[in-house]
Amino acid sequence: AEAEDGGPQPEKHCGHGRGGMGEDVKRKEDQRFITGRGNYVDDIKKPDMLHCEIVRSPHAHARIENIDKSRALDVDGVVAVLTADDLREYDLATMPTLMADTQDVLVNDKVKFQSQEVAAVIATDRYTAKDGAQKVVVDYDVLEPVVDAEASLEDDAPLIRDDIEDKEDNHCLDWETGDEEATAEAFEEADVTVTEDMLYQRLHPAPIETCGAVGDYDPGKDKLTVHMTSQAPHIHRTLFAQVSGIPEHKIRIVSPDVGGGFGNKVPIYPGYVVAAAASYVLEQPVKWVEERSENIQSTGFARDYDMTGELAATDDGEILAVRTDVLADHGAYNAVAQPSKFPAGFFNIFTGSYDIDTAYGSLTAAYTNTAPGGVAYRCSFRVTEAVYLIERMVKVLADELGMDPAEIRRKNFIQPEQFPYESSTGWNYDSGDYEGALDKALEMADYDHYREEQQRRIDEDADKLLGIGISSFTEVVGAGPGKTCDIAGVEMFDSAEIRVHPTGNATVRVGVQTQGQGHETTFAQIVAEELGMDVEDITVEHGDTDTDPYGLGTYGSRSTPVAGAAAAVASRKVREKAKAIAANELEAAEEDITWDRESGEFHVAGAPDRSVTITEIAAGAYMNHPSSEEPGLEAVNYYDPPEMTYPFGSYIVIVEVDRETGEVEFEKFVAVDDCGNRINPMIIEGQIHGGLAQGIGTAMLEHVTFDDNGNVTGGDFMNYLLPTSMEIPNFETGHTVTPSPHHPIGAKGVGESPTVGSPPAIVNAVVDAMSHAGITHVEMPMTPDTVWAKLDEAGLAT
Ligand code: MCN
Ligand code: CUN
Repeated sequence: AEAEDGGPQPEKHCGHGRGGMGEDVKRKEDQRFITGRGNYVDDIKKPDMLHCEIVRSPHAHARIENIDKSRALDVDGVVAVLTADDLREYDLATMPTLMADTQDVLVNDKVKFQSQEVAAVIATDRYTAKDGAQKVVVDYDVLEPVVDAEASLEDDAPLIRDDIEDKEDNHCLDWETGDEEATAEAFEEADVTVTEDMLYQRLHPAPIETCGAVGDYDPGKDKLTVHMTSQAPHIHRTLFAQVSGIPEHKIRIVSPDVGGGFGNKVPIYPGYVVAAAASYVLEQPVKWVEERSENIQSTGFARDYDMTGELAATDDGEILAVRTDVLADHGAYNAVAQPSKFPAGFFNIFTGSYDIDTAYGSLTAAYTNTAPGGVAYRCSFRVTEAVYLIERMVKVLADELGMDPAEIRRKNFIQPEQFPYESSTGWNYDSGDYEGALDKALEMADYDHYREEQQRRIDEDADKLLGIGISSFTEVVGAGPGKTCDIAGVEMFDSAEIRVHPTGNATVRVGVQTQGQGHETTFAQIVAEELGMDVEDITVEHGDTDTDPYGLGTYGSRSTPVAGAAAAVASRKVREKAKAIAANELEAAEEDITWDRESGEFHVAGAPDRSVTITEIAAGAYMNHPSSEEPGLEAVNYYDPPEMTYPFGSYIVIVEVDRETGEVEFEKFVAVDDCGNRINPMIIEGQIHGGLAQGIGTAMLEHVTFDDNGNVTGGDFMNYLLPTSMEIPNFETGHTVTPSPHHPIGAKGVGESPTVGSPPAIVNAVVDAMSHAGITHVEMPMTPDTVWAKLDEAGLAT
């Protein structure tokens, strides 16, 4: 049943042929992308535009003794060379990070990580800027670096943050959650306990488009426009205003087409500030665009959580308690991008999909001589790490007890009737049916058959072992509510504005910003569904702070849960007004007008033939508006979600492990997701495919590494390996639908689920191939030599 004002709809309400909810509408934006008509930051060209190249430190830890600009300034075409001293005049030598730390825009005194920004050369073209950058002479007094979190916390470690008053060590922060005492008790009383150390290695989001900006100050209007690769233009504008002192209404941030974000474009980077400041000072547009290695080496990294997991359970597999201790590497500044009250992100959802009475987590974060960052990369604010921890530990426990990993999950799942469910770490799960998703995945994977096949290979001493890995993850996405979640003090709501034009089409503007997720299509589908319009008649705009309503941006899979809700509520406001206009057009009383979702028409109750379409109503709103109403047909909604949404899924990965080479091949890869009511199944499937590929990269290939001198050894695509079509198997996707009870259209987010859920399934599969020989864990990335070493340890290598 469906409420008159919409309410969660069952899945069969499918688009009505107008491109509404549930239809595989082809992505509107693809027309311009596949014909080369996209407009990315680097496509922007302005008259008299200058180019900026950043001089970066070759050392990870060094005091700057002198910077000689003179030879660079001699280069024909170099217009200016900026250092921290120049920026200080404008109070821009430092900038706040999203966690209220203070980061140098250009190094003030001491370099704290390799490739940190030291100076900026502005020139008439990019090549000249680069020539100039090579002629900036910097004298460094090289200091001993520390690039390992554990080593950085030792007493004799070199002090990194001597810019912080009274700071004597590299300790960044402590955090804890849950009940330490009760958890300790549960561990003492349990029949069985298991423990495992695991590193969630440092990763890089690696969007195809690197970061960049075009600062464009207009002295005539006294207005600073910054075109930049931003996942959150509005909050970036507010921070720009706060830092620069330029009034917010004199700043316009435009985030044009964005070539992938994956979290990389949430923080503010020195390059943005330099391009904007240089343009302001020189009164000419200034472009800065990173190269690939600059992007990998200096912008926000992901993960780097060194975790110990522990589970306490009964003999028959009931999980009684979970405990974890984490050492987190935060790099040289505390610049993680997450709601300010959550120093460890949403990591405290580490009880996962299971009804566990007691839990305790503790974390220590350290500064190291590495680039700052620590949250980005399809992570749902560290849910990646939490899911990895619990899903790995459940497998470890199953092996310890000799239980089937599917069975032990089933035994511990939170049951459908327990929702809304409050976890022992204080999270309010809105809805879920974990067993339903697991059952479907088991069936799709032909689980029993592969278990038999696995045993057969063991019995026959086969060359290739079979491993079956499961992950039954729960996500939490869609921050706010504003009272608990904020970015730099601004509450995490979101917004949508709808303007229906006289000829019956509409412009929708939203406070979130697509980076490839297809918002121009799916937001139009929401409005099409709620107003009975055709999806083709709706244009979605975003990414311009001058025209779009204020919103907190796209990350944490929050666009659908928050801005999607705003779009639905704004549509319903338009629909309410449309009823008054319909009454006028049909010469009936307003209370007699009903809206029919199926036909999208408004009609007089009991007289379906007396009806008007939204197009006719739009005309009425401007050409024949009722005296009781203002002319026009538009609405805006700022939506503060009552709660987050909890999508979930079950992934089953079947691998073959070659006993001779340690190579892992995917035999089957099944992903069942539940993101509540689905707006566009085809786009969801695209999100899942992309995210699973990134999960494979995480599990098998990706790692940002450093040598002892602090050099980034995994800082380019020769050494930081991304999965290609060669490494990606055929994915078999499935879904279940458990609508969010509090979301206006029952939808949950999905953008990060596959990357959050898949790494533990893949590692569990590889471990499963060797668990009969006592192997309990394999560290990521599971390169052939890592796997072979484990085979060797277990006596399985041939
Ligand atoms: N969707 C849907 N029905 C649902 C849920 C979602 O049709 N029930 C659709 C949405 O309408 C949207 C897409 O799926 O078009 C993703 O929606 P959502 O889960 O709300 O996530 P966001 O739009 O907020 O995207 C953010 C998420 C994050 S945080 C990262 S990181 C990531 C990801 O999306 N970065 C991406 N997917 C990406 N995909 C691409 N191509 N590029 C990125 O940079
Ligand atoms: Cu964590 S990466 Mo996405 O939230 O932009």
